[in-house]
Amino acid sequence: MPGRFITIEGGEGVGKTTNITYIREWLQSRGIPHLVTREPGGTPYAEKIRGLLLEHQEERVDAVAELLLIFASRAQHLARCIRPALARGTWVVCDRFTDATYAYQGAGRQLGMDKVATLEQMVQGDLRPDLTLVLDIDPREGLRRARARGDLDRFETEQLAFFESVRRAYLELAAAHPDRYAVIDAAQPLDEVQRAIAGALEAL
Ligand code: T5A
Repeated sequence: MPGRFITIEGGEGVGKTTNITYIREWLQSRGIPHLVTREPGGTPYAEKIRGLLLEHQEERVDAVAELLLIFASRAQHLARCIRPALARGTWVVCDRFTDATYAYQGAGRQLGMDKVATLEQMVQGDLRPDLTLVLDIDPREGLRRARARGDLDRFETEQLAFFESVRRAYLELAAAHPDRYAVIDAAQPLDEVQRAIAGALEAL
Protein backbone atom coordinates (compact mmCIF):
# COMPACT_ATOMS: atom_id res chain seq x y z
CA MET A 1 0.00 0.00 0.00
CA PRO A 2 1.45 3.45 -0.87
CA GLY A 3 0.01 5.10 2.30
CA ARG A 4 1.26 4.38 5.80
CA PHE A 5 -1.00 3.00 8.51
CA ILE A 6 -0.49 4.29 12.06
CA THR A 7 -2.53 3.11 15.04
CA ILE A 8 -2.66 4.52 18.54
CA GLU A 9 -3.49 2.25 21.44
CA GLY A 10 -3.62 1.99 25.20
CA GLY A 11 -6.02 1.61 28.10
CA GLU A 12 -8.73 4.03 29.14
CA GLY A 13 -7.89 7.73 29.40
CA VAL A 14 -4.26 7.33 28.31
CA GLY A 15 -4.50 10.35 26.01
CA LYS A 16 -5.10 8.83 22.58
CA THR A 17 -7.58 11.49 21.47
CA THR A 18 -5.39 14.29 22.84
CA ASN A 19 -2.31 13.01 21.02
CA ILE A 20 -4.06 12.28 17.73
CA THR A 21 -4.51 16.04 17.41
CA TYR A 22 -0.75 16.36 17.74
CA ILE A 23 -0.13 13.62 15.13
CA ARG A 24 -2.53 15.32 12.73
CA GLU A 25 -0.61 18.61 13.11
CA TRP A 26 2.71 16.80 12.66
CA LEU A 27 1.54 15.25 9.36
CA GLN A 28 -0.04 18.50 8.20
CA SER A 29 3.17 20.44 8.81
CA ARG A 30 5.00 18.01 6.52
CA GLY A 31 2.35 18.13 3.79
CA ILE A 32 1.58 14.41 4.14
CA PRO A 33 -1.97 13.57 2.96
CA HIS A 34 -3.71 11.80 5.81
CA LEU A 35 -6.98 10.94 7.43
CA VAL A 36 -7.79 10.36 11.07
CA THR A 37 -10.32 7.73 12.01
CA ARG A 38 -11.25 5.48 14.92
CA GLU A 39 -12.42 2.05 16.01
CA PRO A 40 -14.87 0.78 16.68
CA GLY A 41 -16.44 2.99 14.01
CA GLY A 42 -14.98 5.08 11.22
CA THR A 43 -17.85 4.86 8.70
CA PRO A 44 -21.56 5.61 9.25
CA TYR A 45 -22.44 1.89 9.37
CA ALA A 46 -19.49 1.01 11.60
CA GLU A 47 -20.36 3.92 13.91
CA LYS A 48 -23.79 2.31 14.44
CA ILE A 49 -22.02 -0.84 15.61
CA ARG A 50 -19.85 1.33 17.88
CA GLY A 51 -23.05 2.57 19.52
CA LEU A 52 -24.13 -1.01 20.22
CA LEU A 53 -20.74 -1.81 21.71
CA LEU A 54 -20.26 1.22 23.94
CA GLU A 55 -23.77 1.93 25.18
CA HIS A 56 -24.92 0.33 28.40
CA GLN A 57 -27.26 -2.59 27.64
CA GLU A 58 -30.08 -4.07 29.70
CA GLU A 59 -28.96 -7.63 28.91
CA ARG A 60 -25.49 -8.96 29.57
CA VAL A 61 -23.49 -8.86 26.33
CA ASP A 62 -21.87 -12.18 25.42
CA ALA A 63 -18.10 -11.81 24.90
CA VAL A 64 -18.14 -13.67 21.57
CA ALA A 65 -21.02 -11.50 20.33
CA GLU A 66 -18.92 -8.46 21.30
CA LEU A 67 -15.86 -9.84 19.49
CA LEU A 68 -17.83 -10.51 16.29
CA LEU A 69 -19.41 -7.06 16.33
CA ILE A 70 -15.96 -5.49 16.65
CA PHE A 71 -14.71 -7.40 13.61
CA ALA A 72 -17.94 -6.63 11.71
CA SER A 73 -17.32 -2.93 12.21
CA ARG A 74 -13.64 -3.41 11.30
CA ALA A 75 -14.49 -5.21 8.04
CA GLN A 76 -16.72 -2.30 7.03
CA HIS A 77 -14.14 0.28 8.08
CA LEU A 78 -11.39 -1.47 6.13
CA ALA A 79 -13.49 -1.89 3.00
CA ARG A 80 -14.99 1.60 2.86
CA CYS A 81 -12.33 3.78 4.46
CA ILE A 82 -8.91 2.39 5.39
CA ARG A 83 -7.96 0.31 2.34
CA PRO A 84 -9.14 2.90 -0.25
CA ALA A 85 -7.21 5.64 1.58
CA LEU A 86 -3.99 3.64 1.82
CA ALA A 87 -4.33 2.63 -1.84
CA ARG A 88 -4.43 6.28 -2.95
CA GLY A 89 -1.38 7.13 -0.85
CA THR A 90 -3.16 8.72 2.10
CA TRP A 91 -1.69 7.98 5.50
CA VAL A 92 -4.28 6.62 7.92
CA VAL A 93 -4.14 7.38 11.65
CA CYS A 94 -6.53 5.17 13.56
CA ASP A 95 -7.56 5.61 17.21
CA ARG A 96 -7.43 1.91 18.24
CA PHE A 97 -7.36 -1.11 15.94
CA THR A 98 -6.89 -4.88 16.29
CA ASP A 99 -4.38 -4.62 19.13
CA ALA A 100 -7.31 -3.33 21.18
CA THR A 101 -9.18 -6.53 20.35
CA TYR A 102 -6.22 -8.65 21.52
CA ALA A 103 -6.01 -6.59 24.70
CA TYR A 104 -9.71 -6.13 25.57
CA GLN A 105 -11.37 -9.26 24.17
CA GLY A 106 -8.43 -11.67 24.01
CA ALA A 107 -7.03 -10.77 27.44
CA GLY A 108 -9.63 -8.64 29.27
CA ARG A 109 -12.61 -10.83 28.34
CA GLN A 110 -10.36 -13.92 28.42
CA LEU A 111 -11.42 -15.17 24.98
CA GLY A 112 -7.80 -16.00 24.18
CA MET A 113 -5.52 -14.70 21.44
CA ASP A 114 -6.24 -17.53 18.95
CA LYS A 115 -9.84 -16.50 18.32
CA VAL A 116 -8.74 -12.91 17.70
CA ALA A 117 -5.93 -14.07 15.39
CA THR A 118 -8.36 -16.19 13.34
CA LEU A 119 -10.71 -13.25 12.79
CA GLU A 120 -7.80 -10.88 12.16
CA GLN A 121 -6.62 -13.11 9.33
CA MET A 122 -10.12 -13.44 7.90
CA VAL A 123 -10.94 -9.71 8.00
CA GLN A 124 -7.55 -8.13 7.35
CA GLY A 125 -5.61 -10.68 5.34
CA ASP A 126 -2.01 -9.46 5.50
CA LEU A 127 -2.82 -5.84 6.36
CA ARG A 128 -1.13 -4.74 9.59
CA PRO A 129 -0.25 -1.25 10.86
CA ASP A 130 3.18 0.12 9.93
CA LEU A 131 3.49 1.74 13.35
CA THR A 132 1.54 1.23 16.57
CA LEU A 133 1.97 3.75 19.36
CA VAL A 134 1.10 2.19 22.71
CA LEU A 135 0.44 4.85 25.34
CA ASP A 136 1.13 3.13 28.63
CA ILE A 137 -0.05 4.21 32.05
CA ASP A 138 -1.11 2.65 35.35
CA PRO A 139 -4.82 1.90 34.72
CA ARG A 140 -5.72 3.63 38.01
CA GLU A 141 -4.40 6.90 36.64
CA GLY A 142 -5.99 6.34 33.20
CA LEU A 143 -9.38 5.66 34.80
CA ARG A 144 -8.99 8.73 37.00
CA ARG A 145 -8.46 10.84 33.87
CA ALA A 146 -11.38 9.18 32.07
CA ARG A 147 -13.69 9.68 35.07
CA ALA A 148 -12.67 13.32 35.40
CA ARG A 149 -13.72 13.80 31.78
CA GLY A 150 -17.34 12.66 32.26
CA ASP A 151 -19.75 9.75 31.75
CA LEU A 152 -18.28 6.25 31.55
CA ASP A 153 -19.12 3.90 28.64
CA ARG A 154 -19.84 0.14 28.95
CA PHE A 155 -16.11 -0.78 28.96
CA GLU A 156 -15.04 1.91 31.39
CA THR A 157 -17.21 0.41 34.14
CA GLU A 158 -15.11 -2.80 34.25
CA GLN A 159 -13.04 -3.67 37.33
CA LEU A 160 -9.39 -2.72 37.77
CA ALA A 161 -8.22 -6.34 37.18
CA PHE A 162 -9.73 -6.18 33.67
CA PHE A 163 -7.68 -3.08 32.83
CA GLU A 164 -4.55 -4.58 34.33
CA SER A 165 -4.94 -7.56 31.94
CA VAL A 166 -5.48 -5.13 29.07
CA ARG A 167 -2.29 -3.27 29.94
CA ARG A 168 -0.25 -6.49 30.24
CA ALA A 169 -1.51 -7.69 26.86
CA TYR A 170 -0.48 -4.46 25.14
CA LEU A 171 3.00 -4.64 26.65
CA GLU A 172 3.37 -8.29 25.64
CA LEU A 173 2.30 -7.55 22.06
CA ALA A 174 4.80 -4.69 21.90
CA ALA A 175 7.60 -6.82 23.33
CA ALA A 176 6.92 -9.56 20.77
CA HIS A 177 7.13 -7.17 17.77
CA PRO A 178 9.43 -4.29 18.77
CA ASP A 179 9.90 -3.28 15.12
CA ARG A 180 6.25 -2.25 14.80
CA TYR A 181 5.42 -0.87 18.26
CA ALA A 182 6.61 2.17 20.18
CA VAL A 183 5.66 2.08 23.86
CA ILE A 184 5.36 5.57 25.32
CA ASP A 185 5.09 6.45 29.00
CA ALA A 186 1.77 8.32 29.06
CA ALA A 187 2.20 9.40 32.68
CA GLN A 188 4.73 12.02 31.57
CA PRO A 189 3.73 15.64 30.97
CA LEU A 190 2.03 16.04 27.59
CA ASP A 191 5.00 17.74 25.90
CA GLU A 192 7.25 14.78 26.83
CA VAL A 193 4.66 12.32 25.47
CA GLN A 194 4.53 14.31 22.25
CA ARG A 195 8.31 14.43 21.96
CA ALA A 196 8.34 10.62 22.13
CA ILE A 197 5.55 10.38 19.53
CA ALA A 198 7.47 12.71 17.20
CA GLY A 199 10.53 10.45 17.54
CA ALA A 200 8.52 7.40 16.49
CA LEU A 201 6.96 9.29 13.56
CA GLU A 202 10.38 10.52 12.38
CA ALA A 203 11.67 6.95 12.47
CA LEU A 204 8.74 5.79 10.34
N1 T5A B 1 -12.57 -1.58 22.38
C1 T5A B 1 -12.16 -0.98 21.22
C2 T5A B 1 -12.49 -2.95 22.54
O1 T5A B 1 -12.87 -3.49 23.58
N2 T5A B 1 -11.97 -3.71 21.51
C3 T5A B 1 -11.57 -3.15 20.32
O2 T5A B 1 -11.13 -3.89 19.42
C4 T5A B 1 -11.68 -1.73 20.17
C5 T5A B 1 -11.23 -1.09 18.88
C6 T5A B 1 -13.57 2.50 22.77
C7 T5A B 1 -13.81 1.40 23.76
O3 T5A B 1 -13.92 0.23 22.99
C8 T5A B 1 -13.08 -0.77 23.49
C9 T5A B 1 -11.99 -0.06 24.25
C10 T5A B 1 -12.63 1.22 24.71
O4 T5A B 1 -13.12 1.01 26.01
P1 T5A B 1 -12.54 4.83 22.90
O5 T5A B 1 -13.41 6.00 22.87
O6 T5A B 1 -11.72 4.58 21.73
O7 T5A B 1 -13.50 3.67 23.38
O8 T5A B 1 -11.45 4.68 23.99
P2 T5A B 1 -11.25 5.32 25.34
O9 T5A B 1 -10.07 4.70 25.94
O10 T5A B 1 -12.52 5.28 26.11
O11 T5A B 1 -10.85 6.76 24.93
P3 T5A B 1 -10.87 7.93 25.87
O12 T5A B 1 -11.43 9.03 25.01
O13 T5A B 1 -11.51 7.63 27.17
O14 T5A B 1 -9.38 8.15 26.26
P4 T5A B 1 -8.17 8.72 25.48
O15 T5A B 1 -8.60 9.19 24.13
O16 T5A B 1 -7.07 7.79 25.56
O17 T5A B 1 -7.80 9.96 26.39
P5 T5A B 1 -8.01 11.52 26.16
O18 T5A B 1 -7.10 12.02 25.14
O19 T5A B 1 -9.46 11.80 26.04
O20 T5A B 1 -7.45 12.01 27.56
C11 T5A B 1 -8.14 11.78 28.77
C12 T5A B 1 -7.90 12.97 29.73
O21 T5A B 1 -6.54 12.97 30.13
C13 T5A B 1 -5.92 14.22 29.83
C14 T5A B 1 -6.74 14.82 28.72
O22 T5A B 1 -6.66 16.23 28.72
C15 T5A B 1 -8.15 14.33 29.05
O23 T5A B 1 -8.75 15.15 29.99
N3 T5A B 1 -4.52 13.93 29.45
C16 T5A B 1 -3.46 14.18 30.23
N4 T5A B 1 -3.36 14.71 31.45
C17 T5A B 1 -2.11 14.80 31.97
N5 T5A B 1 -0.96 14.40 31.32
C18 T5A B 1 -1.02 13.87 30.11
N6 T5A B 1 0.11 13.45 29.48
C19 T5A B 1 -2.32 13.72 29.50
N7 T5A B 1 -2.75 13.23 28.32
C20 T5A B 1 -4.09 13.35 28.31
